[in-house]
Amino acid sequence: MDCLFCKIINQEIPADIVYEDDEVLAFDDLSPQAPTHILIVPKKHIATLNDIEEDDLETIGRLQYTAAKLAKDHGFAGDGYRVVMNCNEKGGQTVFHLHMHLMGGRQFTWPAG
Ligand code: DGP
Repeated sequence: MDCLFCKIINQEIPADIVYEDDEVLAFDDLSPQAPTHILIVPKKHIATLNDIEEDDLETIGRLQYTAAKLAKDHGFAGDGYRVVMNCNEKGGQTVFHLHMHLMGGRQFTWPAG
């Protein structure tokens, strides 16, 4: 399957990995939008939020749990941070392997652009 994030998971292309367990992988975003910008992905290929199935719910919870853990590890959990999942074209998704953006270390505004 020609999926960029599957290739990172399978170590076919390099990434700066910051966390790994049996279900998820987290690595630095190549194009950071904040002082810390980490992508957290399920190891199972799921293309978009629309493709999550009931069997995936534990893994999806683990993405969120990992985001909070990494925010604590990086020291910005108390100050605050942003977690984003983009879905399809109008949501701004460009890589079609489900991923959670964890961004911290600056002030975020609302509404998002
Ligand atoms: P999205 O627009 O939500 O699909 O986010 C995709 C993110 O993936 C974007 O912030 C840039 C990042 N990205 C794209 N290619 C690579 C890559 O080869 N390596 C890493 N680490 N990140 C990438």
